[in-house]
Amino acid sequence: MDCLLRKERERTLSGQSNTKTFAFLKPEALQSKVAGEVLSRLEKKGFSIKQLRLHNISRKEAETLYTVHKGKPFFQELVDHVTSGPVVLMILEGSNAVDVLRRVVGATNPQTAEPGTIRGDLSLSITANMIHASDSAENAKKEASIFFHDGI
Ligand code: FUP
Repeated sequence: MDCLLRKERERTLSGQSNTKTFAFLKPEALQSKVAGEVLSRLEKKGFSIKQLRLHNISRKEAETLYTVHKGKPFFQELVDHVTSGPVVLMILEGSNAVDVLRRVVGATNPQTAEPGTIRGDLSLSITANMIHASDSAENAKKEASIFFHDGI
């Protein structure tokens, strides 16, 4: 009951009801042993981890995920990178989850991402920029459904 009341109070204070979003930690997170740190940052921010799974992304999945970038000069390198080792797939829940997560993640290029953001603090490479986070509720649904049978 206390927990329900606290959740309701948080909801009222934030003016937002809980929503879900999709994200994954790119292979460098596990390789450089910062996966725990990133997950910890997400939890400390207030996100609840609803699904979490290690996965080796196939080329087909990567091409579907990044289909809007097909034909761009960085596409092959991006697909090669996200298929180069295990990633950590997740569905997160929180107030205004899509937008808040994007702010916590930071700008696409870690060299210009603000300090304090995940990319701003933990990466220098635009290809290996540590984490993917869906950029809209619609894309979160689409992207989650590539990896999670039940979707979001
Ligand atoms: P983001 O939503 O911030 O992950 O950025 P985008 O959807 O624009 O790009 C998807 C991924 O493509 C990024 F994570 C990194 C990669 N990318 C490059 O490698 N070079 C570019 O110029 C732009 C994006």
